[in-house]
Amino acid sequence: MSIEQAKEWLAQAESVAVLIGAGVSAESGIPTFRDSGGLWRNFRPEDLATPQAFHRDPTLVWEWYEWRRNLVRNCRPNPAHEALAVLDAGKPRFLLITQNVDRLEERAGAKRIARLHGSIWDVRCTACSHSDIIYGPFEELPPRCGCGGILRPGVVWFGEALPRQQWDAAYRAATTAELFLVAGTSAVVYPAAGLVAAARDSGARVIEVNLEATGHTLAAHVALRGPAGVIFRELAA
Ligand code: BJW
Ligand code: ZN
Repeated sequence: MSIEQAKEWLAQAESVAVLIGAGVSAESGIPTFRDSGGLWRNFRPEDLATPQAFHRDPTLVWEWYEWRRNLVRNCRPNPAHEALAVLDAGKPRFLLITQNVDRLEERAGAKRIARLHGSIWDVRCTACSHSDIIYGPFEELPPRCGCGGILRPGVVWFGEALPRQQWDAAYRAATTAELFLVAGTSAVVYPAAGLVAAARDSGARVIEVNLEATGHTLAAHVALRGPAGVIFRELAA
């Protein structure tokens, strides 16, 4: 099955859902998690992105997030984000389901987005109910709330529930879409990874875009190999 087939399906579909992961931001200069040269320095995600890790050493976890915040601040959306914004503008029913926390989709102009894993710019207090969006760098780590409590990143760590409304919207879109695109994700983190099988079981045509084969490849009707920026531009052309 070819890119021509994928283009035809995409052009015909009135309802499209797209699940993206770190690979879609890779061409913006943001490292992925699990590729070689990925984000985890000397840590496994399961050891750093957990409430337990934060409880043990909030400064270490914040140093990692502050490093990433600085990196993302200097990055721009790439042609994949731009192509997704064009799809959003052109399809009657559309949802961009993102596992990414960088908000580059929004900066590219996409509007209908479900953020499954939160945002790197959101913070919330671990002691009171205060939450905020803070874009600039922090003066000290860990940053503190007005109440004196330690602030935490507004992202979803392992063992934490996904935001309910975003998840419900994502599941609804996946199980009602005519076409489901999955791009730049390694298919290992649940429940997001389960959306692909849910979409296929509900009758969607599934197209995968990735540099390499993943656990999603067998569920895909078409698997397109290459950088997301290049493939999405071709798909949207
Ligand atoms: C390109 C490219 C280019 C590169 N072009 N492609 C045992 C079995 C099954 C599940 C579990 C289990 N034990 C625990 C669980 C559940 C757990 C889980 O899934 N664990 C597995 C790892 C085993 N999940 C959870 O805990 C979730 N919560 C949950 O289940 O809650 C239950 C609950 C219910 C009620 C109450 C309480 C709890 C939460 C998961 C949260 C994940 N969080 C992170 C961090 C977010 C914040 C942050 O960014 O710091 O999310 S982990 C990290 O992985 C991040 C990502 O969104 C996520 C997915 O990674 P992604 O995007 O797929 O990146 P990579 O690097 O893995 O892959 C990149 C891909 O791109 C590769 O395929 C490349 O080839 C490709 N690529 N360049 C195209 N240019
Ligand atoms: Zn507080």
